[in-house]
Amino acid sequence: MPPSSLRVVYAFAREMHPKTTDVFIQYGTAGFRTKASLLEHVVYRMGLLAVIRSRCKNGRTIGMMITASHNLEPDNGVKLIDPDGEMLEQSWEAIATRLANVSDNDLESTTGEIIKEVNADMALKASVYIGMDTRYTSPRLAAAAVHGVMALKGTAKEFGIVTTPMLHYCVKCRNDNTYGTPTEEGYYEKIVGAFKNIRQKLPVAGNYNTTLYVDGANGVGGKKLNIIKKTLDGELDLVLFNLGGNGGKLNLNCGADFVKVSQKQPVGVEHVPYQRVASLDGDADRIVYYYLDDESKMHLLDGDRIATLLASYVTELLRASGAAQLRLGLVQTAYANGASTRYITDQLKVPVTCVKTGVKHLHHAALSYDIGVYFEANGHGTVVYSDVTKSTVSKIAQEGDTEQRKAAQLLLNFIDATNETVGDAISDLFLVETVLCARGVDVRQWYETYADLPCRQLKVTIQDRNTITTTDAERKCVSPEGLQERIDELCGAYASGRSFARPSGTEDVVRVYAEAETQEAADKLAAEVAQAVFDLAGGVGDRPTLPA
Ligand code: G16
Repeated sequence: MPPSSLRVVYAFAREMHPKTTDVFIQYGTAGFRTKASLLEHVVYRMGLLAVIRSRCKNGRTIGMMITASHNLEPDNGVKLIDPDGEMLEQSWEAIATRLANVSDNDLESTTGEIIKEVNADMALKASVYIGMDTRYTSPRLAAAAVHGVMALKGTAKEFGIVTTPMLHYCVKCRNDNTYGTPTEEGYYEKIVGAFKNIRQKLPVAGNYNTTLYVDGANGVGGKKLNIIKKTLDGELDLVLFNLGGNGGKLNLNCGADFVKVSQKQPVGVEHVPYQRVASLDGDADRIVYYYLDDESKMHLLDGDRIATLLASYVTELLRASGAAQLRLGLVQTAYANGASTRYITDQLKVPVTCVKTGVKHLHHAALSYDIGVYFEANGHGTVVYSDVTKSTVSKIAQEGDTEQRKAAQLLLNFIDATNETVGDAISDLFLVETVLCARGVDVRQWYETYADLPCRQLKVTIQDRNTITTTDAERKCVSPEGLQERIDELCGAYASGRSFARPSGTEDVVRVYAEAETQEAADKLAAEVAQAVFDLAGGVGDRPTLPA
């Protein structure tokens, strides 16, 4: 592509997607995320970048997802998906940030500079898959993405409204047809088909109950489960609520983030004691479970619980198939409940790695194991299996003795039901239901595997969240001066007290986490650390308080 054809980059920007704000925007934990009204020029420019990235990857397909996932309705966002369905390579985040922030006048020259720097062959074909969530601002932003792709003569394929993990899956399949068919139907065939295969091998037993309530967060996940539900033939009876419509707002008082952070049940359903309920987030890349007891107390089964459940089941299947030499490991973040880490190490005897928040960090670390189970406590996670694992298990499924073959065939179905590209609420739901059914347990028995330490999360607004910098997988603050000493001092006053503060990469807040031996102590510790952040890091507005 001759440099003169970059003129159209500027023309599209000026005529259709001008930069109308000077607010600096940064590629964060999961792409760019802010008020939807500030994003159109950013999304257009990411369309340009996706084409450049595709050409750098020899014309392989890149994904662009328009979503702000767990954030409330007025926000939106965009993130790029790399050819294997994983998050954008981290070294490109700075390039994305640079392109998003230049003036319209400098856009053409900056685009040219980036093309040179990354050595993109602009004569190659380029392909970009675009998906969006259900926000009313998403179609407009998706159109801006398409214009970005067109401006650099790439080919855009629009998927309309899909879950974020579906788009990751389709990108992977487009670049590697052994993984599946790159369509929404292809996704159902593989993931749901594998679950149904498992159900044929594992009839419902014991205390397992096929009825599952699902809170759709008024987003895309509930809508897709409504399609899947009709094909389940009674293997799972989904009772869906918060499906959008009837005035229900996306992620507002419902969904995985609300349930996990507030430790409250979502709106939208009459609850039956001990009924198993799953809550998805707005774009269905996270899931948590919970139930209420007969005193209406909520018991949460978050990402840590899901990780331990899946890891212990896969370990069981590996042993039964005679493939225990394959190394299974678990990856968590600082938010993982201390009790879960102890359970994994002491009871499951599985190695654990702790990394920074963000699926991109967890995914990367999980790849170092033969089987890597990674989950953030907020319910974002999946399992990844190495090629060696897949070939070893496939061989046993053919050549092992009867019991080994049975276990290996189940494990192969379990692998197929997993969306290995990224955390996926729908795939995770089927994996969890598989294990509960295989063990014949109800939600209370699952909960009783170990006892969580009571915990609390709070948000603090400060002038500039980048004032807070961290180290040691975000478990320690480096700046501002004196903050970590204060946190250490506060934690020291509580039995099993642990707390940390870190800047969010998706909201303009600092997140504070605390755990201790009683809920009262965890609440107090969180409030005290939040106060210290407010005082030492330039708090603005109201002082932090505990949720009512
Ligand atoms: C995104 C990321 C997650 C992260 C979450 C919160 O989730 O994909 O890895 O845990 O944001 O990040 P932070 O604490 O930096 O705001 P989602 O579901 O919103 O895409």
